[in-house]
Amino acid sequence: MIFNPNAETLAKDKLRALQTESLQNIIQYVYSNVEFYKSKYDALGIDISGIKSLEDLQKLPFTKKHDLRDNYPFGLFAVPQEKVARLHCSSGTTGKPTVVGYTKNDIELFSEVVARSLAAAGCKAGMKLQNAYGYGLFTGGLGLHYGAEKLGMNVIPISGGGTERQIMLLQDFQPEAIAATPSYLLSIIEEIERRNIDINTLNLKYAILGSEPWSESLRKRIETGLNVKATNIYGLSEIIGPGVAQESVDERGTGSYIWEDLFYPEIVDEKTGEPVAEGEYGVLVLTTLTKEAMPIIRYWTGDITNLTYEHSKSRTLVKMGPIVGRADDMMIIRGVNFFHTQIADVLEAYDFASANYQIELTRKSAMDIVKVSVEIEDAFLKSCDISKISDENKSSSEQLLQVRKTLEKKIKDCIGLSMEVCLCNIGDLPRSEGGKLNRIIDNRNI
Ligand code: DLL
Repeated sequence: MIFNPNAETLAKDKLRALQTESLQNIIQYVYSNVEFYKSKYDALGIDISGIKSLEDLQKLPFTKKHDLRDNYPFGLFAVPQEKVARLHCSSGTTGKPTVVGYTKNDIELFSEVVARSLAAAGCKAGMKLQNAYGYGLFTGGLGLHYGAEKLGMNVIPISGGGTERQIMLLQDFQPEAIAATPSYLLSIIEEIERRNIDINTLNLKYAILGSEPWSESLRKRIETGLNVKATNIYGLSEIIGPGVAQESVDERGTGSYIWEDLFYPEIVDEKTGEPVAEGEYGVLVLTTLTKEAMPIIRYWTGDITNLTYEHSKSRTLVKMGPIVGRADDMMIIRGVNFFHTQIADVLEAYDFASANYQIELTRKSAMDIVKVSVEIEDAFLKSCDISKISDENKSSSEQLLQVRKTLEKKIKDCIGLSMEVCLCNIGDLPRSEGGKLNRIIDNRNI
């Protein structure tokens, strides 16, 4: 379903005209209301009256995470404190968090984009949503909550964690939809399976998953494990929270629509900052076109993805590919650029491999060593007459040796790096306890 057909199916020329007008307004607005932008543009000799078209945006500098930190907590706000209706923080940072603020209109905007996202995910008014994103400073919980209410859903605000309780409510309240990080939903599925609960006794149809990178094989695992259609939701606190982009339930696997009438996207080269050709990968840069409390111009998200303009079916808006990594968590191992999601891509081709993996980096005499731990499906072990992988059968079982060799060769061929593959049982690797899952352990002490 399309929540806001006016915006989501706007003719391309009208969309560009709307974006251009909003852009001119927002640049004027930040220049007049945020000292940070005024002094930055003045220092660079930028005359903002020269920003007339969407292409002119490239004349402006990027805003980066450190700009938010340097202006902690409220330095980038464009409105006085009494106009701020809510504060949130960005997750996963060490030290001081990144603070973002919303006026009442911004909260309305936040609800609108999440309502659009939930509708695209298959949700409808009257359905129940079990909201397993964390409530609090993190934008996931309250963001999904308000958007679901705007769509007319009945929200179950359970927040993240408490897997037993999650399962009890799935059984007792019979929600049609669940929102969670994909790694946490996998934890819930595994617990459901451990307890032999028949998924036909549940009423779930849709899962809205995001806040961390995930793969097609994890999608397959979740869709079959829960009998749902699982779609991607993308967003970040600096821009608004969840609901910057969303996959349509009928176009799964083909990218997520960016609500570009409100958030203008660019893809730039990570090193030069110059725009890349359509379809090429680079850093996603976003400009909020209408936000009031903390508008942000050319925000360097650090997320690596690509944009395609011409393949959209149901909507006229641009589609964003999956996030393949973050510019700042790209690892450079023995000179080769490497994102952990490339491991997910390799594993996807093999039925014996689950979607769960972990990467450990160590350093031996100035040389980086990468160990990839992969959980092997029980069904495969059964077919080899192995009940569990043990230290002993790792080196004695011909099938396990073959699996390890196959993966090591494929990784070398696809990524260009030799890595040691370590096979383990389903359940051996850490699970999400409600939030984002960290798949990389860096023991290099650098
Ligand atoms: O994670 C907002 C969110 C909540 C999105 C719930 C979706 C669902 P932050 O904590 O500020 O905000 O983290 C933002 O998370 O820059 C990406 O690196 C990553 N991220 C978010 N969604 C996705 C996704 C929320 N669908 C950072 N795929 C972003 C991959 C994602 N990475």
